[in-house]
Formats: sequence, C-alpha cells, structure tokens
Amino acid sequence: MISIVFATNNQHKLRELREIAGNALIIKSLKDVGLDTDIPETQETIEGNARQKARFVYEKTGLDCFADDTGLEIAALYGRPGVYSARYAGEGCNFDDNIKKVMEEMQGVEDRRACFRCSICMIYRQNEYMFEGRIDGEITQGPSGSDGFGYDPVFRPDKQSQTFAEMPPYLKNGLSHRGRAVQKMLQYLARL
Ligand code: ITT
Repeated sequence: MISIVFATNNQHKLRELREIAGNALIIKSLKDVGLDTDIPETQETIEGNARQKARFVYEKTGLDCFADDTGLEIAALYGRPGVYSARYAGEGCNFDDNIKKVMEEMQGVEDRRACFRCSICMIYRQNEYMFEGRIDGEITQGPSGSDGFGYDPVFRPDKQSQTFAEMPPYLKNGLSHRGRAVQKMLQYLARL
C-alpha cells in the first residue's frame, strides 16, 4: 500500500482527499509526519504554487508527497480570484468574507460563468508529476448549502441543480476539480 504525505494546512482538503482516495492510498497529514509550519505559497500561478508546496515538504521530510493548489476563476472578473482565492478579501479573511466580496462584485452581472481549477504536484520516488482537474459552472445569486468549504455555497456546476455546498460529499467529489485531478493521480500510481 502506497503511503504519501498531503502538503496542506487545509483540513477540508485533507478530508476530501481521504474520501476520494478511499482504500487506494494511505494519506498522511503534515501533523502525522511532525511538520508544523506554514508552507510558502508565493507563485503567480496555481501550478507554480502546487509545485512550491510539494517541493517545500519534500525538502523538509524526504517523503513522497503531493500538494494541491486551487483557484476559482470567474469569467466576468477576468479570472479573479484565481490564484488569490484564499485571501481574496484580504489578509486574515475567512470563507464568508471572500464569498461576500464575490457576491458584491457579481451583483447585477449577467455573465456568471466560472470554473474551479485544481493543480496537484506529486513528488514520488524522487520524480515530479503534475495533474490537473477542472469543473465549469456558474456563480449563484446568493450562498446556499452548508457542506464543503470555501466558495462551495456560491458555485453550481453545469447541469446540476445544487451548489457544491448543497451536495453530499460523494457527489461533489465525483464531479469536482479536486476529484478529477486526484483520479488522474490515482490512475497514474496504479499503473506504476
Ligand atoms: P493549502 O495551501 O494549505 O493546501 P489553502 O486553503 O491555502 O490550503 P488553496 O490556496 O489551494 O488552499 O485554496 C485557495 C482557496 O480556494 C481556499 O482557501 C478556498 O477558499 C478555495 N477553495 C479551494 N478548494 C475549494 C473547493 O473545493 N471548493 C470551494 N472553495 C475551494
């Protein structure tokens, strides 16, 4: 059984990863491997940030690991919040602050198309791999639902009647940017 460290400080992502991977992988948290530190995230693309986070944890631990960087890209906002999704409403902001800012900027905007993009960088047996996942959808008029995290209450995937936050986790994970990127990673590992 493959054991791999997930280079994240986001407990919601960790929970989703364990749900998606099921019995296919043993996913260790940073805490499990005794790493209690903020991981730098200073790049200008989600791919760059995923790589930076995975390399940081690999350099500190020497263990097989992967990192996920995700952005919500809203067409009418020229791709924002994008790589700035975590701190969109400013330093120290929370999920509600970010949603509030997006709702204000999208007030009265007709074109509500958006997508989530997830980049995963995996370092496995000293080699580096990238996996991508994307889901298209739209920004709702207001938040709805209490599952998930981040922007889930205001994102409804195409062809769905519920926001990610209204869906049970297995449904979100079956459709989501992260679910798609992780499936590619699992398929790759299964072939090795
Ligand atoms: P790590 O870097 O420690 O993994 P983070 O929360 O900083 O955690 P990201 O930079 O990848 O992670 O994520 C940016 C933000 O995008 C995140 O804080 C959420 O607000 C949002 N986000 C990420 N994945 C999401 C998802 O599946 N659904 C809704 N929002 C999400």
